[in-house]
Amino acid sequence: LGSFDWSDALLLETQLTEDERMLRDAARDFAQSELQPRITQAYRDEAAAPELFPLMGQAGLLGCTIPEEYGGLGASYVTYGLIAREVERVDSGYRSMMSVQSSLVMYPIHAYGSEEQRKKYLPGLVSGELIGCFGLTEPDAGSDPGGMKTTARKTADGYVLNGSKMWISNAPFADVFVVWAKSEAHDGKIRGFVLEKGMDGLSAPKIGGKLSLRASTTGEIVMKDVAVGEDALLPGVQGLKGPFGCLNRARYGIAWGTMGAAEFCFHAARQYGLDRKQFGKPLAQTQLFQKKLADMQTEISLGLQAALQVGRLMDTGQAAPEMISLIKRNNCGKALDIARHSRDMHGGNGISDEFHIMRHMINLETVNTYEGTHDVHALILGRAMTGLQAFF
Ligand code: TGC
Ligand code: FAD
Repeated sequence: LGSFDWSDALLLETQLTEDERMLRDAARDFAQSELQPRITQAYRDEAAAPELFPLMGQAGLLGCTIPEEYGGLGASYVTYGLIAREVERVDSGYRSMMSVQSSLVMYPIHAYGSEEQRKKYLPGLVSGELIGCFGLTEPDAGSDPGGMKTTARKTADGYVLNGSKMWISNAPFADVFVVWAKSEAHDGKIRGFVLEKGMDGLSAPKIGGKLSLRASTTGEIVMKDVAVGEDALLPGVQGLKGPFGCLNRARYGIAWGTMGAAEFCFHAARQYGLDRKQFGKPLAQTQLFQKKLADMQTEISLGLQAALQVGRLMDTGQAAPEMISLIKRNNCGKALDIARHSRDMHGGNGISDEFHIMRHMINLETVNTYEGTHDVHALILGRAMTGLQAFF
């Protein structure tokens, strides 16, 4: 029999290729040297950090699955997941900035865009010189994006967009806006459009007062008679499967990312329990403490294995959206539980930002909600199991 590594209980490391380990190590070095030192102050200040995009780009974190001809690395989805895990080990907001850019902006331009659109936008998005955002959610259409009110009206040489989007990551400083609207010229079907900062009638005010994900900037997108040419339309897709195709990638990355945040909270709780003595012995020598650590270790090990399996299936074109719902839902929920327990195990120190646990915990409240809430993913799985939809 082999030996047991408490920090890699099921030997995930042995299941990765050399390339995957190399790119993961580079992402970890970047996250620990560039992101970790900034996060406490950035979170306190709710500071916008557009300057991080070129740094992430240089480090190869943006659009790693995009083919090399457009500036990407042509890497696997497993690699993409490993990068998300390293970034979210530091903060879910930083992972959010990265996954919106990669899965929600570059993916649709690559998968649904024209060759001109790919050449125009992808290299700048990969390098981080351009920042992207993804507008699907509206004030009255969150879990039910099919209820969106944003419209695109056909004109002689293009479209005019009207409507507003809510809770849009990166929007206040974005250069490129992938926006979904009901197009009158296409029987009211949902179509994707690429808008650019500075267009007449387009604005993106910041949403203030967020108590979660404060290191990631969130805004609205307001479109008042925004006129675009035919070349702004993403020609390759229509209907909700357009935005959902992007969400599949981002949700998959979140399943890995949340495990990074959970690992941080688990490792910190273990170390705190070894260092801190009460009643004459380390907290880690109590049964309750060890039970909580065992639960954390178990859920993280299983969650990582599940994410890896879905990643391998994505890389061979066999992953179904329901598999992604299963891991997004499970890993977010388990990470949130782990963060809450770790917060408790740190006692009073657990509420201090110096220990980073409570920040992870409140971030994970958002991650459990966006990209399909915990309960919406249960309904997606429920429909797949029973053939009965229970959304409405
Ligand atoms: P439904 O009838 O189920 O489907 C409509 C059409 O879409 C297709 N489809 C999918 N295609 C690809 N992948 C998927 N996962 C798909 N799910 C559905 C489906 O086949 C159908 O195609 P067609 O050709 O027959 O028309 O649609 P519905 O309206 O009943 O949807 C129900 C539900 C709950 C599944 C869906 O609306 C949902 O997932 N709601 C959650 C919304 C959501 O996730 N929003 C995310 C916004 S973006 C965001 O949060 C970014 S945060 C990023 C960050 O900062 O990291
Ligand atoms: P609602 O849909 O109103 O849901 C409220 C509650 O009702 C939830 O508990 C939900 O599970 C429950 N519920 C809803 N429908 C049902 C049902 N049929 N049965 C049972 N329960 C139900 N969106 C983007 O498009 N782009 C972004 O970049 C983006 N970034 C975000 C960043 C942040 C910080 C946040 C907070 C959100 C972001 N979102 C973004 C929006 C996010 O995807 C939505 O908040 C999410 O999809 C939920 O929609 P909602 O907030 O309208 O909640």
